[in-house]
Amino acid sequence: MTPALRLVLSNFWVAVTAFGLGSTMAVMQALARAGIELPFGTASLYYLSVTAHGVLLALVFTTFFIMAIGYLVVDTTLGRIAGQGWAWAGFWLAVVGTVMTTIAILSGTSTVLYTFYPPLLAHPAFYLGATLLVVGSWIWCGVMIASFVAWRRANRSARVPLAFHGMLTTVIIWILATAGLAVEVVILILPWSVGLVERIDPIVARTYFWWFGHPLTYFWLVPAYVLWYTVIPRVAGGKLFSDALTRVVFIQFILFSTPVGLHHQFTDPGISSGWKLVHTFTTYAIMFPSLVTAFTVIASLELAGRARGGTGTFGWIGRLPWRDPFFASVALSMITFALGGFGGAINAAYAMNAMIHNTAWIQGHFHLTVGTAVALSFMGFSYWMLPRVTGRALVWPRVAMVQPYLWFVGMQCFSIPSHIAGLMGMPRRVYTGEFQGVAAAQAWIPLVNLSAVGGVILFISAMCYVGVLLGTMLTMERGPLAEIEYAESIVPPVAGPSIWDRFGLWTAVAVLLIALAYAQPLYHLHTMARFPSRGFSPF
Ligand code: HAS
Ligand code: CU
Repeated sequence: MTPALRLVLSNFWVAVTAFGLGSTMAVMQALARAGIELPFGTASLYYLSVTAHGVLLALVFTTFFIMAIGYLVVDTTLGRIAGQGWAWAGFWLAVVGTVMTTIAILSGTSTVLYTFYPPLLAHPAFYLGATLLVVGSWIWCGVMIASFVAWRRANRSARVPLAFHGMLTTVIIWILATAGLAVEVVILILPWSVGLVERIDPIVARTYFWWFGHPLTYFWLVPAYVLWYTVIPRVAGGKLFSDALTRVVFIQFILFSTPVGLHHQFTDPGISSGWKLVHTFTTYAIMFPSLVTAFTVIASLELAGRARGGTGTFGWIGRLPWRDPFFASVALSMITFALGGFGGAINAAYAMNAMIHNTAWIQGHFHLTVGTAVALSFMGFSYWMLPRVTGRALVWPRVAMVQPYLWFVGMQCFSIPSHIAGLMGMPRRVYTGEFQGVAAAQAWIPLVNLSAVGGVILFISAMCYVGVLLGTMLTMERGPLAEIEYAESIVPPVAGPSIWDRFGLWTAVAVLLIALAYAQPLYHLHTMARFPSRGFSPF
């Protein structure tokens, strides 16, 4: 195995391990909430588990998986990962950070959920570990950029390969996003958590958190889009509808991912409704590239279905390779994301947000988006990638074939009832659906029970996924490596770099947009009457 592929696989296996642990936590939570007697039925263990679940899945699984995709894409499109020593240093730093944070959570000293809002206070090791994970990912960003610079020097007049274009977009989104996180954690939280400062301002901290927290969701989504655009059309037997349009989509994510964070703070005081409205407009702007994606990727699939002999208005759909686990994962992710994106449009509207904010609707929303559109695409990609980078065929192809469907069914059973319960007023992040028998809660109990059934189906699906990967590594013989190839575009890309390949320019525009969207609200928050708080650890 080449050193580059070893790097890919190391990141990949950390991601899969985090996924296995996080999924196990999840099924316990779903059952506990439905009132089934488990040791997890205490508040302290329940919230410990939710914290571990959120951190391990939303932050650790995604980050390591995305780093793996990034290295694979560099290796297969640019030809060389520059500074592999650095890449390993970043990997180990991120692993050490992850272990620190996980131990801090499991020890019961850091039950602060994945959003770690102050004044909830965790053990300093929780924040330090998270910082090391992020610093490790910054080194990954540095290696990705250095590889690009080296490639550009040798290929002055070439177009940026499309898959790498998307991954460089991911890198830039991540750097812009984590700037806000760095301010929150390094300047505000760390000194407070070690006791150097007694009080912290929750609203200021939350505002920096959501500077980071929204683009975080596109840091997850754009790599999934890279797979949808640059790999899936080929897997389906067709071509990409438009290379140029794909580049425009990626650049729009650089521009609009960050200046939207206040849509998580519509109900927070201290921020004027005018600025909330500005962030509503930019949020609707960031829906646009996803709508273009719906159009472009479906057009690519239609071409594939017709190339496979499909006719009529919908006849092409049945001709698509629904038995291929990677294709099925992405197609089911897309169907799910159509629902999740629709919910997002509701969240983003100031008035409708008041109806669903902090209710079970939100957990429904993000399990459709990050929990399916992203996670299921990554699972499907694993089935495609592992044989190609190890030379081992999948051990139980039928299990791999069924797994995405199980995930899809389980997730609809979990998320749709969560949306409805949220509309009925059920709060998010509660450890029992019954509320100690409060009458109003009776109405949503059947929905909570249905989501528990969804949780069990999801768990079975997750274990099938981990089982197929482990079984493949442990029992299958190595064979020759198959080529990793990307989809071609129907219209070949114009020769030479275009305006959409000018990453420096677009990053500068993005920085300007962030300054416009955040300078005044932050200035106001820092200068108005402040109400800082001591830290609290409920358990
Ligand atoms: Fe969201 C809250 C708004 C997308 C994740 N979001 C969250 C939270 C998470 C999250 C984790 O405005 C909770 C945070 C917390 O813990 O408090 N979200 C949006 C909007 C979009 C959106 C406007 N979210 C995502 C994505 C996520 C994600 C992507 C993760 C990856 N979200 C919000 C808002 C809140 C929020 C508010 C705060 C709520 C509150 O009050 O707390 C948009 O980007 C969505 C655009 C998507 C589309 C869909 C395009 C459809 C496609 C597929 C089409 C395929 C079809 C069928 C039709 C417009 C691309 C295919 C057919 C075949 C044959 C295959
Ligand atoms: Cu958001």
